[in-house]
Amino acid sequence: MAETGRVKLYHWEPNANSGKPMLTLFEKGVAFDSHYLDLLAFDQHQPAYLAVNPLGTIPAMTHGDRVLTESTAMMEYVDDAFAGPRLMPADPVDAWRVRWWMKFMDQWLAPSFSMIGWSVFVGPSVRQRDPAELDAAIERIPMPERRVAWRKAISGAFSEEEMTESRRRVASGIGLLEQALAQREWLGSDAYSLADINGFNLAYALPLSQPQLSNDTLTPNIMRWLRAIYARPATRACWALGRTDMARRVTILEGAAA
Ligand SMILES: N[C@@H](CCC(=O)N[C@@H](CS)C(=O)NCC(=O)O)C(=O)O
Repeated sequence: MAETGRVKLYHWEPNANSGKPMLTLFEKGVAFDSHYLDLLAFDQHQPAYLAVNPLGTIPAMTHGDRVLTESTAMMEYVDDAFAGPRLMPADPVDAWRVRWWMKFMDQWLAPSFSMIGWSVFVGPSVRQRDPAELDAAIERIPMPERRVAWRKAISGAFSEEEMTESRRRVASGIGLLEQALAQREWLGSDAYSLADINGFNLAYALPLSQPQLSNDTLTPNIMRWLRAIYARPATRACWALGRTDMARRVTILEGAAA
């Protein structure tokens, strides 16, 4: 495919959905204009951004006249549209495994990480603000389900049942990751791929957020994998775009294996 026009990426911190296309662009060596949106300031619901992505979610990307959304599909686009190292294996079985992991993470594991994150971080970060201002900010959110998520996070209304299920999925996901990484160096194949980029964005802070489940003793392969990804120049460059303590959590990976 022809490489047309300049890339502009609208993103928050290098983390979760935002970090996926960010890190892919760095791995491919694609120069891009970074447009940072502060999720906690509701920048993603301002008219200027809604003109790019009417759903009001982050990330989004423009490449020339094209507008691209959905973080995993954006990673695949970047891999296909630009020169640079291939991040999807040519072998069909390896490519299937990469897509299997991405589907598993996006559909099953990431929503649970996200619910925990919104409950322990996003909600507490904004709930002390003026209630009338918060209410107005939530009313401006285009997607009804995102309005519900914000209201639940702010009022601490995720049910015990929901949180228990999320914690169960995180523990089970960690087990599956450890098992897979005991069998091969990278998640999807013998080469670094989009599955690793996706997984790192989900799991880089595990030794901080889930120290009882993920550490050098219990999950040595996850720890090896996270440190190997953190050591890559693209990862360092990507995380340097972080502006808050959220991105600085990655430095937990600087310690050598115990
Ligand atoms: N499936 C979408 C999800 C995008 C999404 O929901 N992003 C979150 C941040 S990780 C967001 O924009 N939340 C802001 C909001 O709901 O106001 C993707 O993978 O890009």
